[in-house]
Amino acid sequence: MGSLGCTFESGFCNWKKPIGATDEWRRHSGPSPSRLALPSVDHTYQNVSGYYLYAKTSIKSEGSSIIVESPVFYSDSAFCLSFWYNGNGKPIGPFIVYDYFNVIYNISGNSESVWYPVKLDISSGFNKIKFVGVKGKYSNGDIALDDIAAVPGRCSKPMIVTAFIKI
Ligand SMILES: [Ca+2]
Repeated sequence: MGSLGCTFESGFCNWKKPIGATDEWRRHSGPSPSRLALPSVDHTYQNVSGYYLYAKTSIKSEGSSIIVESPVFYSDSAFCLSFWYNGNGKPIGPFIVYDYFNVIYNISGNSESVWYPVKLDISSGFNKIKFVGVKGKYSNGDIALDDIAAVPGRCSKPMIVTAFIKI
């Protein structure tokens, strides 16, 4: 499970787009390009030199998905998967986390460019984590992700944010 961890400062670690996917999560640092609604800083360093991943969910093809996923891996203990989420701009399509085909997290809305922590309890055994940004119908809303980590045992705090209602 340790192989899940990534700050995205020097690459994608073990996270990849699915074979054959036409769209992908991208690494970015620095100010948001004008056509996008990205965070102004990453989470790791909280500055413009830090990198994060983003899914450009704002542009056309409403309902289609942009996916980054882990390899299949085996964990002999339950573990806590954590990451930081940032959704910015007009109402954006949902951001969904899967373990294989099971939805383990689903959030929609605008976090107003604030990084929010998410912690998810994952069972032991074979797992495959997938982060999915779903494209919305507006032209200015994107999803960002940073600082993925996985540690054995239960998450120390329950994950409480499931929706952003301010739009
Ligand atoms: Ca980072």
